[in-house]
Amino acid sequence: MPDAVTATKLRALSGVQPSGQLHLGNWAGAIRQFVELQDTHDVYIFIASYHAMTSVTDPAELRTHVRQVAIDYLAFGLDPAKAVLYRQQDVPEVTELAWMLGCACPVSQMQKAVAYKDKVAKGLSPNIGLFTYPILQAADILAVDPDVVPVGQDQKQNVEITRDLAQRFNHVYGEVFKLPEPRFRAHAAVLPGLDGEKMSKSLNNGIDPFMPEKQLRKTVMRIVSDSTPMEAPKDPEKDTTFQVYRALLSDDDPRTAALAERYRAGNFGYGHAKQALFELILDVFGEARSRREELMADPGEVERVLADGATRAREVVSAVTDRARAAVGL
Ligand code: AQP
Repeated sequence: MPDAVTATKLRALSGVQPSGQLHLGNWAGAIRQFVELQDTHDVYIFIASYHAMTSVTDPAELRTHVRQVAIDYLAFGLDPAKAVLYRQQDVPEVTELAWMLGCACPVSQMQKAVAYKDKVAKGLSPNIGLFTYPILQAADILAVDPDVVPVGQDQKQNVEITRDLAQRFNHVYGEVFKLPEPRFRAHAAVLPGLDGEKMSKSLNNGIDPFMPEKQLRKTVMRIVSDSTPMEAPKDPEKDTTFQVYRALLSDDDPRTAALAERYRAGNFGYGHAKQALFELILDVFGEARSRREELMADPGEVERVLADGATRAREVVSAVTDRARAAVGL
């Protein structure tokens, strides 16, 4: 049961798919918020393993990614004493809720979902899991009665779908689900990757801040830039390296303005900017990198954290599921 202090806190829920190695976009858009919120909110963070099944079909690969996301959450600073961390598959009531919500969801709403439309536009034939994943995501969220859902800007539509499904369900069955608000970091745009497209695990255009130093530097140097000569002044806003650099700092950090000034002054090449970004990554994630090494060496501890998280999450989710079952007549 929550104690008096916990009960007065707002609740936050979010998760990341274990569909590949996490990158700076996942951190800047989502994980950074998780870590900030754990001091002020009642935080539930899960590993979206069922969602990853829509793209990862190799069992060993999925297992590895699930474990790695858990380790990386902890390395980035999530504290299991403050936040509840769990694997989606350890709380099966969520999939039951997804079924109930699916019965309240018009097919046309899923046809409008961006991830599905993108895959179709690329000529791929998406599976039903991908087609209906916003429903499972709605269940993930509504299952813990959160007030806020900290996510990157690209998830805006999915949180809107969640709110819409909750409203449709409540309209038919009474007030079962609480309507959460999305939470975006101020000024945090969708972070571009090495090729200038949205940084994505599946596009192989991400920067993993845990890479060995040499590989990390090589990766940062691969960021695509234009052909403006070294001597010429440059517009930082048009450059991916600058956008990534800025996303790693707080809004008022003077290092961002100082770097922008160097771009505008000229005699500053993209290679210099990339070197500055490489050094910044090592600086910002130095502690996380060492913590990750320790966690990699202690799989038992990670497993204990996840088992405890599953028990704590299940208590909350079971209560919501019972409420939904009673409302629908089961
Ligand atoms: N480039 C990004 N900029 C800002 N935020 C981002 N997020 C992802 N990419 C960026 C945020 O990270 C959280 C977890 O995302 P996810 O794993 O559930 O799905 P995603 O948005 O589809 O992430 P990826 O990396 O692009 O994965 P794949 O390639 O597997 O689809 C979300 O809060 C998201 O906003």
